[in-house]
Amino acid sequence: MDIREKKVLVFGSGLSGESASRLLLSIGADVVLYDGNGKLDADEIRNRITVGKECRVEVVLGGLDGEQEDALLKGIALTVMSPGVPTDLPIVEHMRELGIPVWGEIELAYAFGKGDVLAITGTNGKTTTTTLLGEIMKNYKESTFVVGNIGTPYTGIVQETREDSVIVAEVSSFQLETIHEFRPKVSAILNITPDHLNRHHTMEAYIAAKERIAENQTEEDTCVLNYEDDVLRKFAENVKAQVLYFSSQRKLERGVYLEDGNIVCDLGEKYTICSTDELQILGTHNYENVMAAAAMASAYGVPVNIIRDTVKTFKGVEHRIEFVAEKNGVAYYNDSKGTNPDAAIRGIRAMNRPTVLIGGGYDKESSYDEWIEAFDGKVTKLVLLGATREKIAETARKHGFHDIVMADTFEEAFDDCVKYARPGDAVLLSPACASWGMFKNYEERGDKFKELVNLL
Ligand code: UMA
Repeated sequence: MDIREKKVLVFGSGLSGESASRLLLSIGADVVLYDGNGKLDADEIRNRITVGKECRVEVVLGGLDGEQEDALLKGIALTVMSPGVPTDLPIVEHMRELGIPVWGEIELAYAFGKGDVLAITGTNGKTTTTTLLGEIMKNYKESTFVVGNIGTPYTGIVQETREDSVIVAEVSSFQLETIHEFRPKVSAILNITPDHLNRHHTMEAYIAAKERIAENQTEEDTCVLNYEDDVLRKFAENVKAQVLYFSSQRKLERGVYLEDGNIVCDLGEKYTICSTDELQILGTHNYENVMAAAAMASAYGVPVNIIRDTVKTFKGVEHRIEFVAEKNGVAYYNDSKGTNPDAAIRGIRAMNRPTVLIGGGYDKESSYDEWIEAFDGKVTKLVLLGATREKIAETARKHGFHDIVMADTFEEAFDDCVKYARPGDAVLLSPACASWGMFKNYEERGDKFKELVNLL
């Protein structure tokens, strides 16, 4: 689509909207940026979008009546949606009635970018897999970009892309709702479990949005799927691309799987990528993330030695079961992102040694029973702090767990861990609670933990 001198409406003025506006301006489009939040400051938005020259963006803010909506949509040749804006809003329906194409920010980037796209979606594990695949590709190709839901809008790097570039993109179901020609060379769906049902309304609609990642792929492309996910195995029957499975539960005829503690890749020729003991990220869910990234890289033709070297040195995503260091025989893990019991259950499940665990923090009125049950004999000491410490201690005792230490400050909790951990143990910060009240956010809490470890 030639959009020079055409009027393009960008919906949403967050990261995606501002980045899309910059790209559109540089291509020569006239941009109208609309955001439903009337409290935003139009001048500030314009200043952020303009880099060094006069800004040709018209900014419209707040709720609109019928007449204002008609005026906004008049003469619009294309709308670019931010992922967080629902696609079933009446104003979006109105655009469709008027025949205005409705693209997502991802579609805009794809239409104007160059290079091959390797795209990952799934309910859990997207960010870890995207980060790891990004590292593998950076070690293979100089011109690699890691973009999308991970936090860097795809439109922001379009003008730096070349024919030989590789774009590793984390794509959410929100972003996939508004693609049209977006066609990854290699796609992956890691798993699908209920999420974002307030936006998609039904599980079917959520699944359908995720599955669009492979919609435009042909037999020249590859779609990597989790063999252990029933929804995905069924979906594979209708995929036009070559399907490549990964599995943490069984040996596959062709694909990437776990065998005797080794991650094995068999695409006709069988070779071992590494043993899970050589990885620095823990837990079956993480082995699955590694297998998905390895399958995608192999399908793209990356030599096994590059995949092997990268997965072995990959430390995971910051604050998610992140290996910090080994001190005096004790392995320290930062899972500050374990801000609710569900996430913290993944944290403790991932430990393969006796563990001294730091828990507690801000009270979100969660129930801690399942988390305590997930300790499974692994927790040797539970060090508690924050507003929830009494409530967690009470739950723990109810479940017969009594090795509890109370701390008044984060530093004190950390010192207790150092005191109780024996060589061969792990110390895990996975609090099952938000950090508020003691820290600005989970990042600050995780950074503090890492600082204390590194001071040992
Ligand atoms: N807005 C409206 N009308 C609406 C809804 C929102 O005008 O009905 C406006 C808001 O007032 C706001 C703007 O839209 O000013 C926000 O747009 P956005 O929510 O799309 O946010 P961005 O800053 O553009 O961030 C988006 C992704 N956000 C969402 O999908 C909600 C980011 O993913 C992504 O990192 C970023 O683009 C860059 O690609 C975040 C996320 O939470 C991390 N994703 C979800 C998840 O991972 O579970 C899907």
